[in-house]
Amino acid sequence: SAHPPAEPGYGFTLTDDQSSIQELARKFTLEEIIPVAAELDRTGAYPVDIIKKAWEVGLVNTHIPAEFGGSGLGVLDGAIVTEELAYGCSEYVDIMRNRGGLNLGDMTAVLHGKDGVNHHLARHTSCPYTPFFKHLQGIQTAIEANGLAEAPLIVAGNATQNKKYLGRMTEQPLMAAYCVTEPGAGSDVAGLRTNAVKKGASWVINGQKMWITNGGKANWYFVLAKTDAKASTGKAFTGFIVDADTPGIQVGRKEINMGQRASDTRGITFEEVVVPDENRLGEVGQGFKIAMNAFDITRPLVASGAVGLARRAMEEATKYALERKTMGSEIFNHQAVAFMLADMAGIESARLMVYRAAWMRDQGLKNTWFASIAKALASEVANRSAAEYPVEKLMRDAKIFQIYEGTSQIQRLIISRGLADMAKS
Ligand code: CS8
Ligand code: FAD
Repeated sequence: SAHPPAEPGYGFTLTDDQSSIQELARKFTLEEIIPVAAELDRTGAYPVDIIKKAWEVGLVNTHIPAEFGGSGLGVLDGAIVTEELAYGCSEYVDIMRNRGGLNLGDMTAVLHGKDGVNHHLARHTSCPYTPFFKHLQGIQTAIEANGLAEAPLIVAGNATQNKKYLGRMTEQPLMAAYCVTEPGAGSDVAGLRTNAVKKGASWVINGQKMWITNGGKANWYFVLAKTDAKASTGKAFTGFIVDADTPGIQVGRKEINMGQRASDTRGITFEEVVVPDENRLGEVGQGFKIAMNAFDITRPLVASGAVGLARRAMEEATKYALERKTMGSEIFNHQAVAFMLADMAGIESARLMVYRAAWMRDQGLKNTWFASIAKALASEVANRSAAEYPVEKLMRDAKIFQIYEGTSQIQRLIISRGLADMAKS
């Protein structure tokens, strides 16, 4: 396996493979995302070409095991990639300055956009990198949402299902979606009302899902449905893989979100949707646990996206504070400002929690508690850092990290329940 059992002791050095994929993600961000991001920002289109290219170089579906055609990377490897994609925008500036990536003409064209305004000089009121960043966040979310849809299969899919549905993702640049939330139930997954009834060798699904990322782009869906109204939560639900072209599926309009607007979020209605029993994931009644177990893989990754955003805000804010002058000095020299920057360095602790939660999962250890700590902490750090960087766009993008994959309150619910369990044991 790529992840041998842990040696005792702490270490903070990436492996050669991890350094390589980190470098690949940075290079990809510079070469493939940034040059087209301004155009995408104008059109507001789903960044399908970028996702295709990311897929070609192996930055999408990183966790699909090698036996199904994937690269079989670990959660920690995935976290390293995610942070880079979410960081994006600043990397552009650094590479421009330090490595001479693009020439001045390219840089100017990208920075100025169509209106010819030098937003770079006006960064305190309008971030020049906002267009790039907006799409980086959208792209990162679209890519992560694929990983989230695949996670239940990685957790519970049989070889036939995984070969068919995960294998497909490695053969073509397709998208998938994870359908759990409903209009009436988000945090309270046990309160879902979508149901599946067995009829012969098939299941018939009826219900409505809401806020589904990649909802309009997916080739297939993971769908969580109630199969036993009387059973306890842990036995009441079953997970299904549903082909997106199955009759009875209606995809709603693209929601216009506050941030990360390039990602595709929709409601999806399932009306008498017939799914063969062979597409049932795991045992009947195991769906809730499969859906939760998927979060053990993906919450550290969402947290890593928040770290990338926070890192970018911290670095941009520091550069700005070193340039902007008031009262005869760079504002960095006003300690009140410098201390705000110092507080942003809290991203270091957030990243350590991300790495720990991801590493535990890679080691086969139960990481639910740590994944919730990582997500609660990283999303808070991202929002604090974004708030202190004077660009409202970044703040809008940051907010969602406190909502999707479980709100910050839900992470605290999981963390506090864990504390009670530990106190009782
Ligand atoms: O309902 C749970 C919860 O986590 N709620 C939050 C929901 C959430 O996170 N939704 C996110 C939707 S997806 C999304 O937003 C995608 S965003 C786009 C992509 C991102 C790209 C960047 C809860 C509140 C924590 C728990 O609810 P309860 O109803 O209290 O259930 P429990 O009693 O805790 O558990 C019932 C049984 O399930 C077992 N369980 C719980 N957690 C786990 C894990 N692994 C395995 N099994 C689990 N993690 C638990 O042990 C119970 O089993 P029993 O046998 O019944 O005792
Ligand atoms: P509610 O559950 O109604 O919560 C409302 C408020 O009450 C929140 O502040 C919450 O923290 C708080 N609250 C609720 N219960 C408790 C409690 N017990 N203790 C303390 N506070 C509580 N879902 C998917 O299945 N797939 C996706 O791909 C997906 N993508 C998304 C993309 C976007 C852009 C958004 C906005 C959401 C997405 N979601 C997705 C849904 C997301 O996971 C839910 O919005 C989230 O879990 C919260 O659920 P809710 O919106 O129903 O809020």
